[in-house]
Amino acid sequence: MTRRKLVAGNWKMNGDRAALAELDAIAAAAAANPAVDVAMAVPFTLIERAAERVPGLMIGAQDVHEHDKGAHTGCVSAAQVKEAGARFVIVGHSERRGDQGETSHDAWAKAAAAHRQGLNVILCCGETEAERDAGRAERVVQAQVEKSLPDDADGSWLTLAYEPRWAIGTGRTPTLDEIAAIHAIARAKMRHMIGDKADGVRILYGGSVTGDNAASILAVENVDGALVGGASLTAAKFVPIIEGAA
Ligand code: G2H
Repeated sequence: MTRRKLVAGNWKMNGDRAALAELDAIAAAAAANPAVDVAMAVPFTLIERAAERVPGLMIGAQDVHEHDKGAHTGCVSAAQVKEAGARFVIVGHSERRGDQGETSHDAWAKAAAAHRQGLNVILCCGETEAERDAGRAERVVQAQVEKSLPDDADGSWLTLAYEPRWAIGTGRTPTLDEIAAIHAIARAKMRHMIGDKADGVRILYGGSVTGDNAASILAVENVDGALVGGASLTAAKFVPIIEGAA
């Protein structure tokens, strides 16, 4: 099955109003490469301005609460990010797993909450370095997918992202064969869970993607795009990744 490539940026806790100017050239590159879907997850505070500034670009959030509303001080709901202009949300990112102790079950609940509001979801998984060194990378990813993939998932709203934790922001990446192996395992696990619908679900690779390595990573079987952190902060670094996916 042919799946459109998706290049999604993740500004993490970076960026301010001035940085939104970077989105102009990124939106222009997205328009110039219509075969590629382009998205950008910005901090909550920038969602509304980003969505207004570049309506052609899919703007998203980096997290949402699993409940629709209520007494959850400091949290933000899916309905709230949607009202601000978000069209997708990242859930289960390893930095939330590591910093906030989130689990695969939390990611599942957040994905469901986002879907209830009609948001698209990028659901993250990935092993630690210790887990890879112990030969457990495939089993860890299988278990994360099993616990976090909603039963009603399909490619119309859900994208999986494989992000080995040890590759995030480190400049290190797995070999292309290692990426292919995990993506194949993740695809097989999804098929086991949701049947043929799994074939429509895009699987992104994330972790130290740059303009230099994007084209080779994106050519790997079952790699349907990239989730990009550091290199998404400027158009100069992000546009070559969009072009590498085209
Ligand atoms: C992985 C990735 C973006 P970076 O977290 O989600 O970050 O590209 O900086 O490794």
